[in-house]
Amino acid sequence: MHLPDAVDTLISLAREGDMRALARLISVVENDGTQARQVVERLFPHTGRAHIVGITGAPGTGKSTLVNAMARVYRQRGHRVGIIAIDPTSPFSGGALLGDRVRMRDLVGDPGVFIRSMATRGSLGGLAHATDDVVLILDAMGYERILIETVGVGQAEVDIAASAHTVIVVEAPGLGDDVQAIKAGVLEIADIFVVNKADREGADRTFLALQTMLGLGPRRVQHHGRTMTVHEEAPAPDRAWTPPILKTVATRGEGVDAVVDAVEQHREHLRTTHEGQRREEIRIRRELYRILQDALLSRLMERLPPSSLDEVIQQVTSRSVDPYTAAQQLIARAETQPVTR
Ligand SMILES: Nc1nc2c(ncn2[C@@H]2O[C@H](COP(=O)(O)OP(=O)(O)OP(=O)(O)O)[C@@H](O)[C@H]2O)c(=O)[nH]1
Ligand SMILES: [Mg+2]
Repeated sequence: MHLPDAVDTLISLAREGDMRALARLISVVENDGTQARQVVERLFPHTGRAHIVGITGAPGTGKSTLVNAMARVYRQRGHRVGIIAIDPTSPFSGGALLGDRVRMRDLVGDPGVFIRSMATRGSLGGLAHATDDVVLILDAMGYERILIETVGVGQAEVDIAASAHTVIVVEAPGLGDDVQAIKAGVLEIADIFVVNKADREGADRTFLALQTMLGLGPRRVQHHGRTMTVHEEAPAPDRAWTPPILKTVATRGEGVDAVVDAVEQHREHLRTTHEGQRREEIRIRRELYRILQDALLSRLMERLPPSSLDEVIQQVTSRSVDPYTAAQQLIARAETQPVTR
């Protein structure tokens, strides 16, 4: 798998619809930085068509179930769907729980759906990096909607969701808190809120809590000792996007059509305002920064004797030099040194 030919073969097979070749291509990209570059170079001209949807929220809110249900709706509407599940606690494939298998039955084997699970640990060059590459591959292979599920707990996961075109934050009643998103800090990044498990006790309260927090809907205030209901002004009309709050029962597919409709409306909103361009620029800036950081760091490392980093770590550990000075010294040393390996 070290010949460029092999990558070319995988690319052509994948483009012909060979799912195993596609899976293999993604593995190659995940495991080998050099080949990742080759693949990205070849495929980049074929990208830019997919709409990327990030689905995030606290553990167990029903994200995977919703993603499955959304994929089904998209299939009915004739779209090809890529699904990326980041570090799933209930995996989508490979050692999947029985429940997941059953749920996925009608999607598995459908060439219009490609599902990939990615572990937080073990991806070379970081999770966000690997995710960008996988999204790019799926985009180039004609998957028109790419659904990325992340558990909104770590910064990396939030970043991934935030870099999507449309971000869905999933809430559910009965998780101890009225609204879990406050904790995870994902409230600001939501374009669409979903209150899933609407069949459960407390769903209405979660819905109202969200409304209140977003400053939508009626608000109760104390005024001269009396409780009054205040109706906020409608948010700015014309071009602004107000995140809708939608209720679903993902296990039964209820309300999922409306979620897909909202995604499509948001997509249209991005296309018809400057917001789409702005988000794309943020995405690309973030990706470029990361590539530059990686490249500059490897260039630095190539110019330093293998032991020098360890030596400096020892010096900092023993407090004989501070980390800023140490870093400056390493840079200075690398700049005066020819490539050593
Ligand atoms: N009652 C009810 N249960 C649901 C609903 N949606 C999902 N569930 C159940 O909730 C549990 C968790 O669902 P998942 O889809 O795995 O949730 P998740 O958010 O992907 O979970 P993690 O990936 O582990 O964070 C499963 O047992 C689902 O069957 C719903 O609308 N109503
Ligand atoms: Mg899940």
